[in-house]
Amino acid sequence: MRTFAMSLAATGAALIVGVFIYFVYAFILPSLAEDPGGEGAAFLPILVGFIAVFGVLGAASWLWPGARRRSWFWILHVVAGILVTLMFGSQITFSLTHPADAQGFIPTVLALLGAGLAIGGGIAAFLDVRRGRETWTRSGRAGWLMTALSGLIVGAVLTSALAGSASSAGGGVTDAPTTTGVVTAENTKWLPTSLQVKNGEVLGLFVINKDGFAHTFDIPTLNISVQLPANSTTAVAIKPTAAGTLEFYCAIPGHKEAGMVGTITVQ
Ligand SMILES: [Cu+2]
Repeated sequence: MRTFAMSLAATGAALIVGVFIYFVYAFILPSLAEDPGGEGAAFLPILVGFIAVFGVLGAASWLWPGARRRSWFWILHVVAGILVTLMFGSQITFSLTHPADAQGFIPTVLALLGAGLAIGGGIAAFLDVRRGRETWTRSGRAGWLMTALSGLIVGAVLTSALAGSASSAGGGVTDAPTTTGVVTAENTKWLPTSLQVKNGEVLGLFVINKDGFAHTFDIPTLNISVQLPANSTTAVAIKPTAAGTLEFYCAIPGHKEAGMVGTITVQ
């Protein structure tokens, strides 16, 4: 018979397949269309690999009667769940600390839930087969825990959707710009990567995101951290406090390394 834990592990696999297919269509394919050799090319095989692994595991959990008698099969869920969490650790940390970026936050929460179900459900299902009885039951503690967890996830997703409509930290500058500039994010690179401004001036910078996915514009020394939605223009007021160099970059993991870092020289 199929135990509650087996259903949870299968649901976890299905969630990961769903979220990763969304990632491929929403982020990877658009970035490949713009830059075939870019970051998307590296991520595509990893995502497709996980879609295949969890697709097979999920389908076998539901359709293969032999799975219910084989304890090793459920350990595969645990291993795949741990691998997927490790692989996307930095992205997960970024998304969870940026709930206002609903485009990344909601799928990440769902994928994390899927990995948790694959690991937890996999362990419980392994014990089910070994012991010949249910470790977790729908009406028992595990059932209540799943209900509470579902409530928590729904709450987090709603919070993220609401936070998405709020603005991000713009450094608190209220002075009118005395000079203007433009910087463009395209193919996960800034153009140009160097800007100049005179000390005492207020730079009104138009930050254009030409990519089909979100970026951020960050200058930590001035407390500026602005979300840049896909295909958008955002105005940022920059008021340097001293002559020198200011570093600006995108805070999404991997983007700074891909070239999303530049300097503003303050004379
Ligand atoms: Cu970026």
